[in-house]
Formats: sequence, C-alpha cells, structure tokens
Amino acid sequence: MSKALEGVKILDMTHVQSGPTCTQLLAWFGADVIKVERPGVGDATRGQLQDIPEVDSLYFTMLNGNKRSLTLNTKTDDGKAIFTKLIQYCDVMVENFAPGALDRMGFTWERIQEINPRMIYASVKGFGPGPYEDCKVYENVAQCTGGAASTTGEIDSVPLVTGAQIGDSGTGLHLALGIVTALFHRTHSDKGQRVTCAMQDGVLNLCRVKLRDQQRLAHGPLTEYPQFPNGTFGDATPRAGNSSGGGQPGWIVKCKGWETDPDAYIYIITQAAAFDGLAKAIGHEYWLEDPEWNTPKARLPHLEKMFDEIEKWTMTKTKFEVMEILNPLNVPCGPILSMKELAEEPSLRDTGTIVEVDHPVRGKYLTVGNPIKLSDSPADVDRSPLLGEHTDEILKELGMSAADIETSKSAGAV
Ligand code: CAO
Repeated sequence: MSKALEGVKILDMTHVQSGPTCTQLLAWFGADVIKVERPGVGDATRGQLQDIPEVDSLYFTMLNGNKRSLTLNTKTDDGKAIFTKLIQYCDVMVENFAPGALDRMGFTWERIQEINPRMIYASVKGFGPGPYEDCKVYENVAQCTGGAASTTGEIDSVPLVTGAQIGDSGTGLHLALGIVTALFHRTHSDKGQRVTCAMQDGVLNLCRVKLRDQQRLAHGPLTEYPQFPNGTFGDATPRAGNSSGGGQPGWIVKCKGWETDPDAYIYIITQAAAFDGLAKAIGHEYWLEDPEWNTPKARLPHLEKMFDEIEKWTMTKTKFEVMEILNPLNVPCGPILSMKELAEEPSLRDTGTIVEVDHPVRGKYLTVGNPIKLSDSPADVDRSPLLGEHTDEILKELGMSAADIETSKSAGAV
C-alpha cells in the first residue's frame, strides 16, 4: 500500500502550533516534509514547556512527527541560495511567520513564482486583509476574535476560551485542505497558487452555528438557550453554558462520584426520537402523557427542570453505567473523559489515534496520531527530528558536495 501523498515535497517554514499541525498531517499522509529551522535555535517550541531539561519538549515532539529537520539561516547569502534551491526542489511551501517575514527575507510570492511556477505557497496569518492584517496572533487571540470566546462560558459570566486549539490546530487543518486542493488543481493547471488561511476566519468557520443564532435573534428568543423563557437576550448571540448548539436540547449532568471526581459527568441530548425511552429509563413515563412535556416544543420552557430530573437519575449511576443504559435506547450521550482516561483507552491505541513513539533523547512518549483514516493508505506515526538531524542528507539531495556543505556551515548558513 502506498502512502497517499508519497512523492510530494513540502518546504516547511512553520513554527509554534498552527503551521506545524498542518505539515504534520501532510507528513502522516506520506509527504516528505523538510522543516527549516534557524541554526542553533530551531522552532521556539523545542524549548517551551520543557518537562525534561535540555530535551525537545512534548509541545514540539507532538507537532513535528514524521518530518526531517534542516537548519538554515535564510537571512545569509549562502542561506538564501540554498533556500532558492529548496523552492525549486519542493512542491509546497508552508509558513506561519508574522505578516511580511518571508517578504523581508526577499522571498515574495512573485519571487517564489519566478523560481518555481508550480510552487504552492501556503500561509497561516492571524487575520485576513483588513485593519488587523499586520498583527501577530496566538491561539487564544484567535478564539477571542473569531467569535468562540464571546459565545463560550456560563450565562452572565466572563467569556471563556476552550482547551480545543481551534485557532491553531483548527486553522492548520483548514490550511492542509487548501494545500491538497491546490495540489489537485495543479494536476490539470500545471501551476501553483497561493493558499492563505486566517486564524480569525478558521475560528469563525467553526463557530458557524453561532452566526446562525445571531440572525435567528432578529426573529425572537433562542428557545433552546438557557436564557429562555425567563432570562433576557441582548442584541448578540449570548453565551449558553453547556446547552447544545443544535436543534436537540442537551446538557452536562452529574454522575455518581461527582463530589470527588471532577470528570464524573455525562452529556445527554434529549433527542425527540429517543425521548420516550429516556423518560421511561429515568422513571418519568408520565411525561409522555403530559401535554406540558410530551412534545419537543412543550418541553422547551422546562429544559432546566428536565435536566434536573435527568440528573437526579444520573447521580445514582457512574457515567459508564449511564452510557450502558442509554446507548441501547439510542439516546445520544457521552461521558466527560479526562485526558488520563483517553491516554489509557485501549480502543484509541488500537486505531492509532493515540500512539506511543520512541525518541532517541526523550524515550517513549504519547502523541495523538492521524485522526483521518484512509482505507488504502497507511499513516504511520514516527518521532520528531532532532534539530538539524537531516541537514547534510537534504543538502546532498539538493546536489551540494561535501565541500559546499562545509563552506555553508562555516559561513553560518546551515
Ligand atoms: N532563518 C533566518 N531567520 C528566520 C528563520 C530562519 N530559518 N526562521 C524565522 N526567521 C525570522 C523571521 O524571518 C522573523 O524575522 P523578521 O522579524 O526580521 O522578519 C523572525 O525570525 C521571527 O518571526 P516571527 O515574527 O514570526 O516570530 P515571533 O516569535 O515574534 O511571532 C507569532 C510568533 C506566532 C506570533 C507570529 O509568527 C505570527 O503571528 N504568526 C502568524 C499567526 C500564527 O501562525 N499564529 C499561531 C502561532 S501558534 O499559537
């Protein structure tokens, strides 16, 4: 079985999280990803949040698997010459530097096209063209500017950011789709193109249902939100606690052990089609006869009361017992799983979603493998490279002799 992106060469100028997520995905699918890092420094995340002194951090190792590392100072003359060869050699260049950084190195999109007209040049930036286009952006800034924070959190409380890295990893995913789309387009246009993805846009795309609700507000209260029927709505989509973003009411309820276990909770969705079974399971058959309860519309003003009653029942069972009872009844529900539980879950190991990797300096560590499974193209997960581990190997591939490589090293270019 061949790998889906075998033969595609990626010039990886990414750092921190958003760009590396994208190139790691492409590497898992078999692309040859050449990560360019500053000599002696490398991606800043190698040294951030280090759990073991002097060892590449988990932050770095979990975002840079399956890549090769080349050290190169693209601001030196020798470095620029080697960078030009790399642009000729590769199919795709990916970067997520601050706006204008590549231009300042002398590699504008126009220049890149001159060097290699088939090059696909992909970038993540914090914002698209507009008032903030020159700003530097990190994950939480994107969550705040993309609509996630204003719509996340308890009602009547502060905006919240989420632990899911929707600004960084989310935008990396969007960019990867843009790249494979451009690669497909190139098969018939024979030309490269520019792919850009702004983190604000990526987050907003993931908050699509909240823009839906913004427009629904003009036509009356959002009846599935906890503010209905007694609270008030302003003129913007409000925060809604743990209520479901879809048309089926949902909430997080306590389970047995919640007093001591911070994750003894389950999310339950009271989907209309499965409501009869749920009402019977919790001993509330009378809801099925009562006109105040027996239709989804009738239940809307009582959602808080409904979830209180469901919770009285779930508090007598563990989250896994609730799953066992409600799943056969087709009630959509899911336990709140801690990172510890996920790391130890055998089925996630079996599918390669959580993978143990061996690193020559760190030893074994866990990483999240490829969540996208292709039936005919394996996606093995390998360790991240050491800084500059593949410098000589890659420079030789570019046609440089051992003497040329030595000269570039003494000039501080690699
Ligand atoms: N050789 C020589 N110089 C190099 C180099 C190399 N191999 N690699 C990077 N550099 C230089 C860059 O050219 C830049 O120099 P200039 O400022 O002179 O142009 C410099 O290193 C630093 O780049 P930066 O400004 O991107 O880095 P930063 O740490 O100050 O900012 C970040 C980091 C993430 C805020 C910024 O890169 C950014 O806004 N990126 C776009 C949005 C993004 O992806 N954010 C997600 C980050 S993950 O949370």
